[in-house]
Amino acid sequence: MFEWNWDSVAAECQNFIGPAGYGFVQVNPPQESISGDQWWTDYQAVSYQLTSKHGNREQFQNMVNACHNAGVSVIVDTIWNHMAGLDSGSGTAGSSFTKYNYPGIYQNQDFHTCRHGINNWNSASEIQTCELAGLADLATDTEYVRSRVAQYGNDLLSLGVDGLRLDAAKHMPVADISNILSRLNTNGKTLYITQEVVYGGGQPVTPNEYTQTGIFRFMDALRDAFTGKSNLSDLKDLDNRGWVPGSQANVFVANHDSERSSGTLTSTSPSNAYTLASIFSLAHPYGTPTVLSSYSFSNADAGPPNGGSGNCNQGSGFICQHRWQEIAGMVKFRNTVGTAPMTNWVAPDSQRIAFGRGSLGFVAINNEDSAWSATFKTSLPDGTYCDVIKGQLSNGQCSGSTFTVSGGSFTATVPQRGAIAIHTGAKRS
Ligand code: LM2
Ligand code: CA
Repeated sequence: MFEWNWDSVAAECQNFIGPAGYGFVQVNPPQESISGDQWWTDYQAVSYQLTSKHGNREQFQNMVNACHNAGVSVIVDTIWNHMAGLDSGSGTAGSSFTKYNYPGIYQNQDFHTCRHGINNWNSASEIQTCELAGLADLATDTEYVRSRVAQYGNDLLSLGVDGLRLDAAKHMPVADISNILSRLNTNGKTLYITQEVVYGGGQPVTPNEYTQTGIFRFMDALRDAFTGKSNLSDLKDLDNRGWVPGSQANVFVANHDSERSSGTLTSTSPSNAYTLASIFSLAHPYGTPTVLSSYSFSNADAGPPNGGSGNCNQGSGFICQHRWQEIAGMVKFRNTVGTAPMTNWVAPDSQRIAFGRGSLGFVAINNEDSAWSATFKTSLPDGTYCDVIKGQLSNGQCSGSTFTVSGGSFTATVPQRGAIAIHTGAKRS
């Protein structure tokens, strides 16, 4: 929920995110940061006080509780690699700082001695000890920094947080991250950890070194397939590409950085590409998908509309991808199919694919400009199913179209640049 403030995330957990079946909600960095209207001020940490543009500590706690009550766990974006890069300023909780001196927390000796940007991306030590975007690079190899970062992590856990996104994980050695993680008091809870390790071809720091990693190459592969640069039909098996194993991969069609850099899919990509890619990411067994929910902007630096008070009203400026029927419908599909293997794969054309997930679900994606009519083989039980791309099952009725499975097959017309999906959780009769 990119840049939604704590009160609005709390409300959305109860109004939609929980009922829709999402397992987690991921929120922006909650710690004190530099002030300013740009969204990226969040990534310039000033202290670990939970007073940010998104709300205060009490509002944060209230959000965690509200989401938990709605059955949704909370993942928090955390910044362990660096502190603010501005020469000096004051933060969202009123703390004054100068670069390399954040009073009461870190001083000069707590930062790596490389005091310049990363120039040589072929050097692991530059990537991990020099300054990403000019941000003061914490000496995560030292006892004090590790214990202080862990103290922050433990504060979040004490408020009930269930998972962490480790911002700029690539810029911290695996040993430093594992040391800090080992200091967290999880009280027996398995934390959801997703580490940001942007893939750079040929670079010495690779996603495969890290466990539980965000897969940026998935984003590129989907962009290429859905813009016709490569074959959609080549995306059958994603476990054989040398990527992180699916069980440790966090996949996404876009994130808050990619939607601001040219060359990846965005919610306004032509030919329904973003929606189709999202459907694919939720249907395919590889990885654990994240759905980005973001806002429209004309200036890439611009912060959220309405001061971050997120809502899905018409004209709010929030895009609310998480509420799109095609995406929310596929969340329930994924919850229903679980880890069932891919079955009955067919690809009669390089831009048309269909597959089942065991005997629990079936999806067909048509990335062509003409409709695709076919009879699909499936192991779904006989019955009439709602097309969850078009509508849902409520009070025994499908709000969209239906398909009838009989004797191991069903006939459907998949719309041009469209998809259909059925599963046993939305079986009408
Ligand atoms: C991330 N992952 O590793 C975040 O996903 C990404 O959004 C963050 O960059 C980055 N790491 C650092 O946490 C964003 C934004 C940058 C912005 C930084 C810090 O994309 O543009 O950099 O946050 O606010 C800005 C200025 C940049 C300046 C820097 C330091 O754009 O020009 O560099 O602050 O003052 C001198
Ligand atoms: Ca570093």
